[in-house]
Amino acid sequence: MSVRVVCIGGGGHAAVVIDTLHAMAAGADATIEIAGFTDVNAGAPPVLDVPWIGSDDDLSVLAGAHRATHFIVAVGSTRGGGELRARLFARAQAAGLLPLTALHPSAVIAGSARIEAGSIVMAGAVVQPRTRIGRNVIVNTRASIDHDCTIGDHAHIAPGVVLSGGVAVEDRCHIGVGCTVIQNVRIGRGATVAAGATVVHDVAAGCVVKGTPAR
Ligand code: JB3
Repeated sequence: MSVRVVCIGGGGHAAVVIDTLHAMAAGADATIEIAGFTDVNAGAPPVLDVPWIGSDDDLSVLAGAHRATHFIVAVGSTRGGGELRARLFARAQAAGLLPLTALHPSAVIAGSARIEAGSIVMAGAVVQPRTRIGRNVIVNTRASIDHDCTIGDHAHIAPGVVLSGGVAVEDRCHIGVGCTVIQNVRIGRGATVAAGATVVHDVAAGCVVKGTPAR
C-alpha cells in the first residue's frame, strides 16, 4: 500500500521531518510520498521540495484532493504542555488521516522497543530495549533513550538528550537540548527541563527545572 503524507506545519521542524521522510523513501520505505504541508501562513514557500497545500481547516478536503492517507505533526515545541501538537494530532485524525510513524534509517532502535503512531525518531537517535514511546512524540536528532524508559504522548525529547535506564517521561513533557537524566527518575506530565540540565530527582507535573543538578 502506498502512503501519502500531509505534514502539519511548514517551519524549521518540518524541514527535518520532511528530510526524515525522504530518507525513509530512499531506503526500505519506498512507498512513502509527501502530498504537501499545511500551515497557518497561507501560500507559504515550499519546505525543501514540498509545497504548501492549504490550511488545517480544509484537511479532509485536502486529503481527498491530494489522495493523502496519513499525516505527521511537523510543528515542533520548545516547552512542556504540548497543547498545539496535541490539538493538531487530534484534528488531523478527525479529518480521517492516519498518523504516520517516522523512523530515520540512521536511528538505532532495539527490536523490543515499542513506538506508537505518529511519533518520529530522527537521525542518529538511539532507542534501547523495552522502551515504550507514546503517540506523537519527537525523539530529536541524536537523542539517546536507554532501556526500559517510557515516554508519554506528545512529549519532545530534544536533540542530544541522554535518558538513562528506566526513566519515565510523562505526557507532554519537554526535555530540552542536551539534558541528561539519571536512571529511574520520573518527570511529571507537562514538565519542562531546560536546556543542558542534569536531572537527578523526580520532577513534579507542570514544573520547570534547570541547572545541574536540576531544581
Ligand atoms: O531545536 C530544534 C532542532 N528544532 C526546533 C523545533 C523542535 O521547534 C526549531 O528550531 C523550532 O524552535 C521549532 O520548530 P517549528 O515548530 O517548526 O518552528 P518554526 O520554524 O517557528 O515554524 C513553525 C511553523 O508552524 C510556522 O510555519 C507556523 O506558521 C506553523 N504553524 C503554527 N501554528 C502552524 C500552526 N501550522 C499549522 N498547520 N497549524 C497551526 O496551527
